[in-house]
Amino acid sequence: MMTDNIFLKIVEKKIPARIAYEDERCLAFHDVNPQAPTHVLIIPKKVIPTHADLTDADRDLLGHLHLVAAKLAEQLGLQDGYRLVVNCKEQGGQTVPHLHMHLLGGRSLHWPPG
Ligand code: DGP
Repeated sequence: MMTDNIFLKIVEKKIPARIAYEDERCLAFHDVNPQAPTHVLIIPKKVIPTHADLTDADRDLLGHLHLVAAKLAEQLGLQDGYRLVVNCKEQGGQTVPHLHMHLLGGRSLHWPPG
């Protein structure tokens, strides 16, 4: 399992990020290349390379990530709506091999995503 990636370095505070939320299990920080007025990444501190690597042991963690996303969306003023995205592997558009949930909002988002 890959245990060295840029998001892990953000978790370990070895490289800086604009942190929006942190607790013992997860970290949320603003995306360096925002695709919407609000674009936050919510990640587990535990290394899970892709969505496809999730196991039964991650059930509670996944629920936690979603609840953090909902709380952050409210705090960041996304009362009119938002989108959560998890890109998985190459064809899914994943570029960083550490599971992350994109929280996007602050404008009308198009569908289909392309
Ligand atoms: P994905 O394509 O789903 O793997 O999304 C990776 C996102 O991570 C992409 O939107 C850009 C963002 N990103 C990559 N490197 C950094 C970084 O060093 N800092 C921050 N804040 N965001 C990063």
